[in-house]
Amino acid sequence: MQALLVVDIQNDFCPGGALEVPNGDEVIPVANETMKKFPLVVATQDWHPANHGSFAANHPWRRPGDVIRLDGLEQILWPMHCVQGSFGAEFARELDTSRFQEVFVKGTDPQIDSYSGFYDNGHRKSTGLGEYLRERGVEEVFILGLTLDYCVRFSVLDALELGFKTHLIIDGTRGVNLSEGDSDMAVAEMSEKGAIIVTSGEV
Ligand code: VGL
Ligand code: ZN
Repeated sequence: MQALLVVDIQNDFCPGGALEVPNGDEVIPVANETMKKFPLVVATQDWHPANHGSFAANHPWRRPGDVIRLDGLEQILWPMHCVQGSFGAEFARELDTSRFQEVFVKGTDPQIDSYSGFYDNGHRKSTGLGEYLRERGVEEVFILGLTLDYCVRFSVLDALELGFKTHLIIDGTRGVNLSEGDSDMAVAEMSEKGAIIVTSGEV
């Protein structure tokens, strides 16, 4: 059984959003077409409370891009984004969310961030996604969405660690690239760890 995982295609990661990814909206038509090819489609949604510890605004004198320690873990500070119930947290309007069989929210605990759709950044708690896929007999996952160098990357790495045969759909993702080359490095790392890099046309 194969499943498609659609990661964080939300307004705040699209152009004009609080944590906009260059050309992030270009993944939407790729996601919509690719979803039609899968019997099981699940999505993740970045879903932070307004007091989340990953927001620079919640730390006096800090700016986005600064790195702090948050409950024992290194944390990059971001602009406030994907606040629960806000427009920025909604899925992009053009995204065909009617294909989602289940949505897994993440980043809900103010004290820890969650890039991966499977676990928080400390691997302390599961979102339930891994268990959900296992229960349905999924052995192979295909992953696309935003952002390539954070949430897609960590979701791919966790999927591999959980033993899923894992594919990254490369044209269905875009990176933030806080530092130049982050996306290329992320793809190299995923590939090294066993991810299969494919294009949506090959799926
Ligand atoms: C993401 C940074 C902060 C992502 C989420 O979806 O890649 N990146 N929160
Ligand atoms: Zn976030």
